[in-house]
Parts: sequence; structure tokens; C-alpha cells
Amino acid sequence: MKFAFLLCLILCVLLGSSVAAESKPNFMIIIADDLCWRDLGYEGSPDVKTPNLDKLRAESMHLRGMFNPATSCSPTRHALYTGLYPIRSGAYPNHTRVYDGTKSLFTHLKAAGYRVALQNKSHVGPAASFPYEHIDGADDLSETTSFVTRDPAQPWFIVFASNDPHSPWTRGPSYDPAKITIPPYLHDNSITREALATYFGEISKLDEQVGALLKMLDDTKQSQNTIVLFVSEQGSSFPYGGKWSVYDNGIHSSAILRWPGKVKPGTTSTALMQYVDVPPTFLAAAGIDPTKIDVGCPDANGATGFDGRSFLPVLLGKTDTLRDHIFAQHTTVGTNGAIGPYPIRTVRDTRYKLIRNLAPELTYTIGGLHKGQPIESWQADAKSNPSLAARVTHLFNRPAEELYDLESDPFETNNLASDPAMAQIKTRLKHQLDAWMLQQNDKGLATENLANTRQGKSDEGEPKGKKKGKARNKKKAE
Ligand SMILES: [Ca+2]
Repeated sequence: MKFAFLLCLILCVLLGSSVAAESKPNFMIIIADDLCWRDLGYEGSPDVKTPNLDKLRAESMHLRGMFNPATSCSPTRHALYTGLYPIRSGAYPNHTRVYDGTKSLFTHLKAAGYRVALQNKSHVGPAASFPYEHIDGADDLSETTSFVTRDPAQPWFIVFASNDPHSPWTRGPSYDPAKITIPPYLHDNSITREALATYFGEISKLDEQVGALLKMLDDTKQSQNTIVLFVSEQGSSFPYGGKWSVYDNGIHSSAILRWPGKVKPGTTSTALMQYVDVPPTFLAAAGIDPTKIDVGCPDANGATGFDGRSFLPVLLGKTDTLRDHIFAQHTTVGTNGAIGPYPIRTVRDTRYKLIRNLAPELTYTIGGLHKGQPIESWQADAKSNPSLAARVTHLFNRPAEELYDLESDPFETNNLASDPAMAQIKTRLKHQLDAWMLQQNDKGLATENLANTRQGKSDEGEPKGKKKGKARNKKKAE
């Protein structure tokens, strides 16, 4: 009798562990919109209150070396979902789409038996490359709850794409403009203060959404088997807030990943990584070898694998290195209010960044950055403030090369490109950037001039019958 009980116990343990080994994790990506990575409680913001994100960070690994390869909404999202850099996939201007036949994490996980969904903001296309169910709106989680509980035997993947804190800043609690701290990269005047206070309010609104999502996972008893990744996207739309530039306020992302029982809570990684590394990492976490995946879009050498690579070993604490360099591009053609091309490329290691402005003889002018407020108030103040005047001028006209030491100059104000002491570092970074552009089939200004041909069909990413949601997102489409 005792023996039979023991045998049963052993069998139960064995069966139990084999089931556990076979069960695949669920995945939830929470993506903010136009948030600068610095403007979060856990990142050290002196003002912005983000209690839910702070709690999630405490339960997560903080991926402090995470960068994105583009600094406007649409190319950033395509890279995050496809594992491909923007020019290779064809999704490099804003309001863009990937080449026909390109596959995404939605495609790969669906093929592996997952049900896949995207809630709220899409901004990717064509639909065939992103075969998700669309859930409308970001403030009601009833459909989200139905999606995650639909079939307990089937794993799921959902992207929750908030519209916050994208302008216009009309939601969330109010912050007192007189009491907030103006970060050193912004010019302090009353217009900046008013705008920043309302932007901070929308970050707190985003934080409320995150709290609701995590509660929903707890209430449906799915927290334990769900990998949650939060990313801040690509910088705020303030001048030098990061969006539409390749400065760190734009290309550096705040990223935290929670995976109970696998990723040690409260830990930090400094490994350099990019949004393109997320799809191969998730596939590896689901037990799928990402190096065997055909992404449906070859690079310039005919290779059909991801541009990204799995950082699962980093998550599991086995290593803290992944990449030696990260890359990013900005395409101006196709941005709202653009008056012409202003292509930008960059490469960065753990300390130095080289930026190439490929058409420095032109003037960089788009609607969001160079027109309206707050830039007009900065221009007015610059008349009596020479250092501000230099900063404002730099927003419109930049040198061909910029080189920064991020360790001593985190806000990238001291260009070392012509410093002879930096020649070796510059040459090394130039070689890396050249190699990346070749692999991407990136022809620089000629590629930028083709940007319009890559626009116009991304709305096909929205399933039919979702017109209402599309219209609502339209004001925040840029
Ligand atoms: Ca955005």
C-alpha cells in the first residue's frame, strides 16, 4: 500500500513536470506611445507618478541596454513585431508597411498554435503580415479578458498598444506646471511647463492602464505563466525629447520584462539589445529555434533570418552581453509637415555614438518638431539667449557627422566628431555603420527619396469593421 502510494506520488511528479515543460508561456507586450524613457518613476523622474509601472519593474528585469531602431511610431512598431530593421523590411518612413510576404511575431506564434491579438493602436501593415485579432480601444478590458480566457489549453500573445502619452495631452491627472522639474535638455519657459505638465498627466493615465492589465492577469490567474514586456517606444515629441531624432532620448527605450519563476525579480541587465531582438527572444521562450525561422524578407546578402537575436540567455541570468553595437535610422520624407528629405543614421556602442546626417546641406523641417509650440516660444526666447539659440539652430541644421561620449555627455551636446583624439573610435563606428547599411540595402538619400513608395497601405493592417477605432486613433497617428 505504502509502495503503491509512493509509486503514484513519483508518477504524479513526473507527469506534472513533463506537462510544465511542455506548456508554453503567454506573451503580453505593453507599448507606450511617444514616451521618453526618462519620464517614469522607476527611471528616476522627480515628478511623474507611475506606481503600477514601478511595481512591475520591481517584479521584472530592467533591460537598461534596450534601443529601438527608428524614432517615429510606425517603423518602430514594424521593427518590434517583425524582428527586422526598417529599411530591410521596407517599413522605414512613418505611416508605412513591410514588403509583401514579410512575416511577423504574430505569424510565427500563430503557426506555433498561439492565438494572437493586438489591442488599440496598430500602425502596421499589410494585414497579411500581421494576422492578429484587433481589439478596439484601450480603456475597456472586457474584450481583452475574453481573449486571454477563451481557451485555457491554447497559449496566447497580445500587444496592448496604448495611445498615451502621445499628443494631444488631454487625459490623466493634473500636474502643477509651476512645481515640475524641467529636464536639462528642455528650455524652461511657461509654454514648456504647461505642455510638460499635461504630457506627465498622460503618462499617469498610461500607468493606470498598466495597473488594470496586470490586475486582469491576476484576476484570471494568468500572471504566473505570462511574460509581460513593457516598452516606452521612441521618445517624446518635445524638441530634444527624442522623437524624430536618433539621440538617446529617442532611441533608448525603457524596457522591463516580468516572467515569474524564470526571470529574477528586481534585477537589471545592461546588455545592448534592440526591439528587433524581441521576436527571436519570444520564440526561444516558446521553445522555437529562432535561427530556423524564415522571415519572408531577405537582406541584401539574401539571408532570410531575423536581424534580431534572442536575449533569452540574458533573461535567464546566464550572460549579460548580446550585441557590441546598436543601429537606428530616421526617415523624414513622409512625416507630417516635412518639407523635404533629412535622412539620419546612427551606430552606438556602450559608450560612444556616431550619427550621420546624410543631407546636411538641407534643412530639417517637420510639423511636429519645427513648427508651432513649444519651438516658437523657444525661438522667441533664443533672441536674448545665445546658448539656447545654438540649440534651436541645431534642430534645423546639423553637421554631417556627430560623435558623442554618452558617459561624460548623456544629453549629447558636445560634438566630438572633429576631435583628433577620437579618430580611431570614429573609424571603428563608421565601419560598423557602413556594414549595417550594406546589409540593409540602405542607399542613404536615394532610399529616403523612395520613402513615399513605402507609404499608403498601412491601414490595411486594420481588419474590416474597425473603422471607428481607426478614426479615433487618427489624431494620434503621427
Ligand atoms: Ca509613437
